[in-house]
Amino acid sequence: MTLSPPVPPRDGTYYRACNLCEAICGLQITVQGGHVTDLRGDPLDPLSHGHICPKGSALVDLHADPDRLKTPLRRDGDRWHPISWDDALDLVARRLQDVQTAHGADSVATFQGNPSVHNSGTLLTAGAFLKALGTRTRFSATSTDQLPHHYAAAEMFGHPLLLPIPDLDRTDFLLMLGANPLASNGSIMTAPGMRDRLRAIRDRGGRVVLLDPRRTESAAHATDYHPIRPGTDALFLLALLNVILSEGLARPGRLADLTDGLDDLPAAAAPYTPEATEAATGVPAATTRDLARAFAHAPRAAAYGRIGLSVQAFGGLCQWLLNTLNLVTGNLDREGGVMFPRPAFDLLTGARAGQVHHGRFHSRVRHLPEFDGELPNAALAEEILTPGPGQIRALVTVAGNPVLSTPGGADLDRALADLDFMVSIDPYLNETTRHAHVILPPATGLEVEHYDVIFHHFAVRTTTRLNAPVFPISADQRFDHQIFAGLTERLSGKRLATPGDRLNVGLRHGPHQLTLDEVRAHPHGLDLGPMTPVFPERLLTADRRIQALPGPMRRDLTRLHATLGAPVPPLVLIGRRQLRSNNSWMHNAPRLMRGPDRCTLHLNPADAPGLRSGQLVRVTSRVGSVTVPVDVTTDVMPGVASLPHGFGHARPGVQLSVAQAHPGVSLNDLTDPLLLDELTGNAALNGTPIRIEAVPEPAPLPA
Ligand SMILES: Nc1nc2c(c(=O)[nH]1)N[C@H]1C(S)=C(S)[C@@H](COP(=O)(O)OP(=O)(O)OC[C@H]3O[C@@H](n4cnc5c(=O)[nH]c(N)nc54)[C@H](O)[C@@H]3O)O[C@H]1N2
Ligand SMILES: Nc1nc2c(c(=O)[nH]1)N[C@H]1C(S)=C(S)[C@@H](COP(=O)(O)OP(=O)(O)OC[C@H]3O[C@@H](n4cnc5c(=O)[nH]c(N)nc54)[C@H](O)[C@@H]3O)O[C@H]1N2
Ligand code: SF4
Ligand SMILES: [Mo]
Repeated sequence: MTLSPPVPPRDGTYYRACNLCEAICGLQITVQGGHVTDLRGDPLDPLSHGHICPKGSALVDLHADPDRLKTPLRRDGDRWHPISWDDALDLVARRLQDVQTAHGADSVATFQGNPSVHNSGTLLTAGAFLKALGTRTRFSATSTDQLPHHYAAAEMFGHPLLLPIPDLDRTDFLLMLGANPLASNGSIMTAPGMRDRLRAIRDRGGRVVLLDPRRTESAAHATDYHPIRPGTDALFLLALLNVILSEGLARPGRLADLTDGLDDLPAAAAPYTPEATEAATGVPAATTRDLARAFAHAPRAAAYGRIGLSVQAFGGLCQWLLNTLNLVTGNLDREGGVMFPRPAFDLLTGARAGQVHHGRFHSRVRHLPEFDGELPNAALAEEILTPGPGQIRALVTVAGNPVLSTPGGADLDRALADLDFMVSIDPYLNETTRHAHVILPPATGLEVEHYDVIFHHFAVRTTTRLNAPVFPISADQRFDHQIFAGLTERLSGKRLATPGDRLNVGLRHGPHQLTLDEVRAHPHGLDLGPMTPVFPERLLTADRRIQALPGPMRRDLTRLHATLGAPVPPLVLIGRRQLRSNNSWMHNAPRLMRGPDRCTLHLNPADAPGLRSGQLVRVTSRVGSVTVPVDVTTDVMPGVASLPHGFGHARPGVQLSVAQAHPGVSLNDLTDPLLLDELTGNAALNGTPIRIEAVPEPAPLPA
């Protein structure tokens, strides 16, 4: 099969937001002679004001990447053959139906990865395809990421998407735990240009307080940094609450009349004095007391915690406690505290109160609870490998690389080889998709028209924009939404509305009543203003009241209490996001991979006797071992080691020539699928007990 030649873009200037991370920076892209000759931040974007990071420029590498797939591939043994789109879609629909006929609807599992939410075509059509498949065995990146945020939001406010966002540009006190926005560019806090926004807090006399086991890039921009032992944040947050409640500093204000459970909080927090928790957290009691008082007295304060607080054993308690801290100090749903955006395309339009459920069904092997129709992905490998009725026999992956991104990835790697059928909707032949029988590669990046359906819900200021494609696609390419439409039609006969039609309807019925044409007419985006208070109108609990101490959280406190005074493993492993990396899939962009290899183990000198930087160490956890160079640094606290995730490209059969030259090792070959936040089912990827040993250096060759 020969490919039709690439279609060059028209010369001119294009405006679109970068869709690689949650910061959704506006870009200004100049094309001359069919090539991108300049790419920079769009100074007229009302949210990003010209901010851009090195990944934004790498969109050009992604577009030009010779390893990127453009036509469907079918695997025969370990050889791949191109096939036509019609043949591929027919084959996939038939094989999925065959497996479901033989073994039941739930024997086909699905995994949706992170870029699904960064591509409106995928986001607005994948759901219909999943519905047509009719399987309950659904997994996504959510349960290695932000599930505890959704769980706490659902329990307290009635909807998983009622996520409180720091009102960063108006706050006087940002208490931040387990987030590194200077590397990640912010998450569940869309705020491009974090460096300037944090500086502005300091410039107006405010404080930025950071607690993290590692002195991160963000620590350099904080007024206060305190190391904290991994997985102990819930104890620390309870100690803050304890001080605030016992010293009479609570001021819930306007929301007090709307809230149940406030009176039960003092008893719940009583055991967790700063003195009782300091040995576990490593935060001195006096520091905790000072921070509690300062937070309570700050005119406007926001408590915020991200991956470090959700991807750990007490993620659900942490996210509840952050919300509660904001609530009791009067900082919930008020300017300068944490607020709830009302974006132009609003997924909560028409949401009814009391509609969110969890735990309606459970995974087969370990009986882990479903949340919002998805099972914890820590259960994926065992559900494939454990025989018996209900065993997973086929898998659909969409924009995900779970071999590198989920706990116990090496087990999953083995499991995928056992499937009767696997299809991956993905532009790369990588560590996961190499197991597929068919790969359906969508057009991506600068080729896709895109609207940020999700991230305006997390933005510190409400704006909106439609992102025009730069490169036309060739006749041999398809968009994600076309792939899902083709599969849905084959499975159910149903024809899908286009993403554009869906967007137009959503915008018209949304809080700002726009049309897609109006949005399109503003290529730099439209500014719709700061966040405004939304309660009580937007409360979606069944009784339309806020729950300050939901039952599941109250019960989970018993599990937390047992950790006070419990023995602590001598060395635990946490992750490390890097500015020039994007989970597992941008390591094939040459401009992001320049310089020394970055997949190294950070280790405090106290844990590295006799080791020097650059030396190889073998790192072993309950589930596996990897060998990696060590970086001895006081940036990580004693007892904690740090390794970036998303590497591990040395597996055979992948087609990622740049990444393969800097393969690194996979952090998730060490993380343990048995370590979970038992409340929410989120994987506890941080806090894995490990041991290390030096790898003997090869003896020098005799002269
Ligand atoms: N140990 C540890 N593990 C982690 C984390 C951690 O901090 N530590 N972080 C976790 C988090 S927060 C997340 S979100 C996950 C991410 O993990 P995943 O959700 O698995 O996502 P990625 O690893 O980014 O892989 C993305 C895949 O999508 C494909 N892709 C890119 N663009 C498109 C597109 O437009 N359409 C389609 N169909 N496919 C596309 C890429 O080729 C790649 O295969 O990792 C989690 N894993
Ligand atoms: N450059 C880049 N940007 C990204 C990504 C990327 O891979 N690269 N990924 C994107 C994605 S999918 C996401 S979800 C976001 C994540 O956004 P962030 O959450 O801001 O990302 P991290 O840098 O992982 O920050 C988590 C911090 O938690 C700390 N930590 C680990 N364990 C604990 C703990 O137990 N307690 C406390 N207090 N801290 C702990 C870590 O040291 C780390 O500094 O980033 C997004 N942006
Ligand atoms: S911060 Fe970087 S990766 Fe994120 S949207 Fe902006 S340019 Fe893209
Ligand atoms: Mo994520």
